[in-house]
Amino acid sequence: MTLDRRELLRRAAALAAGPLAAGPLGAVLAGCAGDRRPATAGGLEPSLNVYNWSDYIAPDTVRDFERETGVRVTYDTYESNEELLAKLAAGASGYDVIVPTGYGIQALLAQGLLQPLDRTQLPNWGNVAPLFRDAPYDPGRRYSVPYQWGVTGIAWRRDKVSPPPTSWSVFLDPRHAGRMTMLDDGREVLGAMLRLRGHSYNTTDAAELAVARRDAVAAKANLKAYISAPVKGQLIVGDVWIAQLWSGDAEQARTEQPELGFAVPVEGSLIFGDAMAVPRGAPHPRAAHAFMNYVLRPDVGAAISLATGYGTPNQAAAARLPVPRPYPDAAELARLEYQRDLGAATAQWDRAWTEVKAA
Ligand code: N2P
Repeated sequence: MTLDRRELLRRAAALAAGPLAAGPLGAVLAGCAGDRRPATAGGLEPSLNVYNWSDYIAPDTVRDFERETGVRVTYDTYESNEELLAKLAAGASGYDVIVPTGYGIQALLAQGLLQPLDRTQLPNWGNVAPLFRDAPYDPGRRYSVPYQWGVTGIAWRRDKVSPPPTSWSVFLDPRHAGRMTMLDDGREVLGAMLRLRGHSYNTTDAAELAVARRDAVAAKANLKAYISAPVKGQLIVGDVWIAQLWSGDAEQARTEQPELGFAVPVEGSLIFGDAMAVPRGAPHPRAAHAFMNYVLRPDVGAAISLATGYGTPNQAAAARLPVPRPYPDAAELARLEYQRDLGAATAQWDRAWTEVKAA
């Protein structure tokens, strides 16, 4: 079933304004259907600083949280894990809630930059699907709350490109030069070139990485730009025909441009789970927990997934979605890879990406 954007937004609004929405009635009903409010000793701080990926939340999420709690939210966005990690590594960022990809959580933990969470302040934790209650990058989920998941693939304009692109090699083909973009993200671009040659998104092999860098430079000659979520507008109007893109962002664009296709290349691709976490030294930790608990509400989680096009790790939210987005099965997972923190090899990757950008 294809829903147009207006219908999606109508449904998102209906979910957001459901019986569990803000107000006394919502508070009374809250405990009955997957929403529990924490008893926060000392109350919430008056403000909260959230730092999230762009286009990764529903239009009403922040406003409704503010109305319900009285907490004022400052909401900033980033386009890549590396942008987020650099900001946190530079020192006290002032952020209370961040949403890295799993490998980013792993990297931040290795640097001691996250604080453990207090589950007593997350009574909606029980809504998380069993599959997501633990994670290799954060054993026991002591530091993170799963937010959304998705895959990287190729979005393309069906009306402009034929046959449909099925391989990462499309970016090396000059036929559509100037009409193609790749993500502004070194792990994604070099990773796709690694998979093209049958290697891993997590390689630390210098020779494999050197070939990926060479391929990425060759592909660059055919690209209009390195651009991530903001490419949606160009796909919709037709300035870009083929884009390396994340599944949910492609889905968002498809609600405005029905000619948009999306596929996982035959060589395989990347699957990611992004999760909320609280930086060490965050100024408003109780409000941060209240926000994460709010996101874990079935209605709020469903509205986010509906607006962003990504999968939800929240089983109570999934049950409310008009179009369920099932987690990949074993056959699909066999072609998909999760990223890991590359530790000392990160510098090698950063160098390779800097060289690609400068080429
Ligand atoms: C949001 C994209 C976030 C997914 N626009 C990348 N992990």
